[in-house]
Amino acid sequence: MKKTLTTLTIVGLLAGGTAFAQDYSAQLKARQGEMRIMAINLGILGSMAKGETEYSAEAAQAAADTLVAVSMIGQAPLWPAGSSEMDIEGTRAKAEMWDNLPDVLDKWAAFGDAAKVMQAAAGEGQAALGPALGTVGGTCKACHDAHRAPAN
Ligand code: ASC
Repeated sequence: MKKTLTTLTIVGLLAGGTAFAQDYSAQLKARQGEMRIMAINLGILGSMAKGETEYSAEAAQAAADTLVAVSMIGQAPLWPAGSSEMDIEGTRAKAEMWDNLPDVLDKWAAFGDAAKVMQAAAGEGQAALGPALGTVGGTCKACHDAHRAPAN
């Protein structure tokens, strides 16, 4: 029993230190997957807004509904402390994000609000897409500008 406790203590100390990066590959895949889903659906809406794809109320609605659905995914489990660009490979999430979580959550909520505006506009015709899309894109950009490190 004593040996087990000692071992657990040592393992705990090691895990709490900075020497060993945790495996956050599942969280990274989930973060990047949700962003990819957003980008794909923004692309569908953007293409219709520009007239490159024929407007379809049904397809536009499905894309906008998907943005709203993504906005409802609980974010906390996907962004554990220790999963910034300073901690692990394969992410551009700045370390300062974790010192500014209220701001991050505000920006995520602003995306959710904009996605609902997009959802209301999607079925209202091709001309309604652009302005709503601009609002959504602005919320993406606000969080990226503040909390995403530049690409190399
Ligand atoms: C996208 C995408 C983003 C946002 C951003 C909006 O389609 O991949 O990161 O929109 O460019 O400004």
